[in-house]
Amino acid sequence: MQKITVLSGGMGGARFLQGLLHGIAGGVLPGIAPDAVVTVVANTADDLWIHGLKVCPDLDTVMYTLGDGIDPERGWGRREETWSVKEELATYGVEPTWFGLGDRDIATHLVRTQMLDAGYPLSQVTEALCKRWLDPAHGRRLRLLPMTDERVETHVAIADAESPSGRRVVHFQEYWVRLRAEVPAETVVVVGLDQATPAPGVIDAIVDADLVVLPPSNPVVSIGTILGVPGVRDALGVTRAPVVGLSPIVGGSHVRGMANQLLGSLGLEVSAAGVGLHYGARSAGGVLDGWLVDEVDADQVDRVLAGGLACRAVPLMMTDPDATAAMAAAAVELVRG
Ligand code: FO1
Repeated sequence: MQKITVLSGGMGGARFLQGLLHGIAGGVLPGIAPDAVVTVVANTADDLWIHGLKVCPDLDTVMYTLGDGIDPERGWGRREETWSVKEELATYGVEPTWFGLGDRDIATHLVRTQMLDAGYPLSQVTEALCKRWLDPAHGRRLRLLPMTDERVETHVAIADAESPSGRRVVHFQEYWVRLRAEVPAETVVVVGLDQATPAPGVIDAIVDADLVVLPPSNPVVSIGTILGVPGVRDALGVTRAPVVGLSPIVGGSHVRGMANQLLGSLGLEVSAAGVGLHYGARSAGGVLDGWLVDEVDADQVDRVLAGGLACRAVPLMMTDPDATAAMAAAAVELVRG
């Protein structure tokens, strides 16, 4: 049985996975049989503790999206959500109010927090939650793993005239949700990452894969964090699977999210070629064999090829599962053989 491993952030990764699974089931991926299994290694550096609950946004976005529980407009949290607890907390004057937990979503965080308090690692908590959300529809064909069981958090240093050092460090969620990523990120620090160990199954999922995919997630705070877990880059270096990525930047801008602000303020080039070359070719110590860019960035293909990567320009807008399945098929085709 063929094994596909996807390193995923939240919304972009989840939407790509919907199309990938749709394409596998439909047999439209060249050389991939409909019984192929998919392992998702999800970013956990967005995680935060709030109101005494452990919230795992990227794990939950993938889980809810592939379990058909996601709110399609927001792209996070539950469909048919209510906000009574959030409103009550605000009435009590409890902070922070800028990060909202829906009533249904809170049940997920209560189950997770109780299991963590009982000593279960995040990977086993995730497995338990997926028994409800993923197993009924996907069974053994889909597995969701946190990148690590240890606590890892992305913090962002921003300018702050009031503080003596002239800067302040905020949790990534405050940077993204409260500040709307509208202030430059001077540095991004992923607290705990260097000491983290890959969660059980993560390294094997990469080394034993037949294909590894980097979907259009944020290259710094979603994929970059997964690549930063000690052992993951080495696993990508030794796996016999081809490793292919899809650009999150189209026409010089992110499609959704905050890559422009983050990449730009960290001095990374905000372009399809720039991100692909940032990941780098495995032949040159990087992590990729191939990189897909959108048709509007076709003029950047030669630059990516010159960097030692296979590269094609194809439509990269994930407008619906069929379009996304076609992207996945193009990714497979790019690195086959
Ligand atoms: N994003 C917002 O813009 N506002 C929120 O209040 C908010 C709450 C929230 C709660 C649970 C969760 O899983 C995600 C939530 N998000 C919210 C989205 C979150 O910031 C993103 O999913 C990622 O962390 C960014 O990639």
